[in-house]
Amino acid sequence: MHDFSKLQEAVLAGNSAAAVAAARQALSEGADPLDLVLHGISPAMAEVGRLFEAGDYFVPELLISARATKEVFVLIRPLLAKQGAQPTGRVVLGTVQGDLHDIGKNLVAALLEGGGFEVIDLGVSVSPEKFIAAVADKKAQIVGLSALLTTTLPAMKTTLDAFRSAGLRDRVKVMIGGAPVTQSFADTIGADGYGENAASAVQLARRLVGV
Ligand code: B12
Repeated sequence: MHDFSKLQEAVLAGNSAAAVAAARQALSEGADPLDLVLHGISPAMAEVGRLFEAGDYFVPELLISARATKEVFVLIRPLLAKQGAQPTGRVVLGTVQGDLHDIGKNLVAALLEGGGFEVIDLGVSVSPEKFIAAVADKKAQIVGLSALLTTTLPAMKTTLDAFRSAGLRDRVKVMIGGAPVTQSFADTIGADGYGENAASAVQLARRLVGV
């Protein structure tokens, strides 16, 4: 396994240029782009979240770390996409209405692309109508909903209900995730699956499309 400590330090420091340089170096030394996400960026962002909760990091630190992560994704997304040989399926992904958290969702998007899925990322605070329009327009097999706030969990149910009302519920599998989400919540609202992290999101998506 490659040593991603330089990349992790750069993400923790919120140093975009150093993070991109460390990622480039790791790739030139033969590191796998997927490992770079799973064992470099992911643990670094988890640590940023922990430091924030512990009161050691504040919002500005958080945001510059997230920005450094985004810059690295610009570099590795095309590489991840190339790794997934045949398109496995199409996923419409977004953070539900009222919720602006996107770090976890972006990790999920990157790994899904690495797993061969085409991802239509609708961004943050996505209304049920926007989810429905994208699924209908792109003929996606899966819709992925992310929520990080207990106050936006109900928006997952609202979105699912809107799919039912639009007569689209049977045509799309719904997977949900985010820190406050649990399997039992997924069962309660009638989602097709819950993924605890980005890696399990890919396994779940594969299962949902029957791979
Ligand atoms: C970063 C962050 C922010 C950033 C967001 C920046 C960004 N661009 O995302 C900023 C500063 C903007 C922010 C704002 C707020 N935040 Co905030 N934030 C966090 C923090 C520290 C980290 C979240 C994170 O990125 N984690 C790292 C990622 C990698 O993990 P993740 O998101 O859980 O994603 C993984 C899995 O959940 C899963 N997953 C995620 N989505 C999906 C989707 C699918 C389909 C699947 C299968 C899997 C999956 O895979 C991901 C990768 O492994 C958390 C605390 C924490 N430690 O979780 C608080 C936290 C979520 N925030 C919180 C709060 C309260 C807020 C604010 C209301 C604060 C305020 N008073 O203004 C606002 C809300 C703004 C809004 N309307 O959304 C609370 C929520 C409490 C609650 N119970 O609801 C938390 C828990 C902090 C706390 N302990 O109080 N926040």
